[in-house]
Amino acid sequence: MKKLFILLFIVSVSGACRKAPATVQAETKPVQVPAFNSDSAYAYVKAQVDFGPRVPNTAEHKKCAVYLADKLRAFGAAVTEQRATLKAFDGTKLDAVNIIGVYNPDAQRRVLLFAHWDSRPWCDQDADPANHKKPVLGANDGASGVGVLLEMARQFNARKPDVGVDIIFFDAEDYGAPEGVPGNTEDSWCLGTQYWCASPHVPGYQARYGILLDMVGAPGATFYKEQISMYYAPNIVEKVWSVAQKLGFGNYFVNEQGGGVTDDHVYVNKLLQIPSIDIIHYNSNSGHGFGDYWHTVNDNMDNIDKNTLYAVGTTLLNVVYSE
Ligand code: AHN
Ligand code: ZN
Repeated sequence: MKKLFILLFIVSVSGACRKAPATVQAETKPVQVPAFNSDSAYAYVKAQVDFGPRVPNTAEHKKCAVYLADKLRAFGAAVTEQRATLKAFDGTKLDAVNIIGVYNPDAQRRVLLFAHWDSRPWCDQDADPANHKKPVLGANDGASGVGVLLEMARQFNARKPDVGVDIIFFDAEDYGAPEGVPGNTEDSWCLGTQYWCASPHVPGYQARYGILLDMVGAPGATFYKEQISMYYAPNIVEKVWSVAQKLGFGNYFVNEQGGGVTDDHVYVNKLLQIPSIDIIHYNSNSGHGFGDYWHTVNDNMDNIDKNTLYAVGTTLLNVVYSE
């Protein structure tokens, strides 16, 4: 009996000892976060824009897909190019490819990071109607999010995060029907994401949460807490915004609720139930809620600022390496 007593005492004391430092460690754990290089992110944005508009069914689009998959492979990701023929609102068959890069494939805890890589076929928000049939260059609308994720991938390769990370560049996000055109429905957007949600690269794919980057490179961009993100994933919004505040990026990550946007994260939330947020440049002063450059001929490299890329990339590296 006495022996058992001593044994129980030792077990309970050692349990207590194990617990106490673990809590302290969790609070003070010095997280080593690699530095986000905004020159490098900028170069990845420019490389995409240098192909020209990346509109599905064009040679520029095909060339850029090869570039993106090669880049992810060079940065040590296991890459899947998920090809699909997707039907646009007007019946056009789009030769689409979602480009997926995986880090730590066996990790149970996973984080999903995504952006669309295609650009819009029409500058239908341009002030000059003569530009409405021209394709968008999409420096910010498309290339910026992908550029930030490529620089993050380069850092993941240099030092593996503890969690599994899946980076997805979705295709055919921006082929949505223009206003006033038949087929103008929410589901005419985000076709690549809708396809992937129905057939993920891993059957039964799950992640703790997802983060979408959309238009994350404009000078002085403001990211408000987007409504649909707040509905499905309020704790992820708070996590990301609070990390950004702590790092001194409160001018970009504004601590206020913004509008709701139909974007790739909506489908990941609704169809796969992965709590997902959208970091998107929101501007309540414009009629449509986005930046003035949105779906115009002005979405070129002048619309990209390294400081904005830095704020977003640094925040997200801190989020991922703290998991
Ligand atoms: C709609 O206009 C319905 N969604 C905007 C999503 C988007 C377009 N993001 C970039 N381009
Ligand atoms: Zn767009």
